[in-house]
Amino acid sequence: MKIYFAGSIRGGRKDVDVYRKIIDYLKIDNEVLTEHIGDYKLSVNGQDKLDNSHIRNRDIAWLKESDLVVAETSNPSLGVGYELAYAEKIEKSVIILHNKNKSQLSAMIAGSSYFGDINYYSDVAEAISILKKKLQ
Ligand code: 6IA
Repeated sequence: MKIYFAGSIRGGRKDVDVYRKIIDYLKIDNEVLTEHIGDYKLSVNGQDKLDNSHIRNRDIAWLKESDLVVAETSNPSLGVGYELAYAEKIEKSVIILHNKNKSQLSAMIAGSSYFGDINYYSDVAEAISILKKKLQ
C-alpha cells in the first residue's frame, strides 16, 4: 500500500524523532511516499517561491496517488491541516495520530465528521501499536 505520511515541517521539527519511528514502522510492509518528513537533516529554511510551488504540487500529486494518509498532528502545522482538508475533499482514507499530552487537536479536524479515525496516544510505542492493529 502507498502511504502519505504528514507531519510538521515549518510548523516546527521538535517531533521529528516520533515521525521517524512511525515511518520506519510503516515502511516494513508499505511504501511511504513522504519519507523525508522523518529526515533529521530536513531544513525548514531557504525556500523560494518556485520551490514552494514545486513542493506543494508534488505533495498533492503524492497525496492523490496514495492509498492512505497517516497524519501526526501533535505539532500544529498549516501544511498538515491543508493536506487533511485536501484528503477530506477527495475522500482519501485518513488515520490521525495525536499525542494528547502535547497539544489540543484543532476543532477544524476534531470537529469534522469526515475524520472518524482520530487516535489519541501518549507515547510513540502506543502510536505504533495503534497502527499495527489498524493495518494488519
Ligand atoms: O506547514 P508545514 O511546513 O509544517 O507543513 C508540513 C506538511 O506539508 C508536511 O506533511 C509535508 O507533506 C508538506 N510540506 C511542507 N513543506 C515541505 C517540504 N519542504 N518538503 C516536502 N513536503 C513539505 C521542503 C524542505 C526542503 C528543505 C527540502
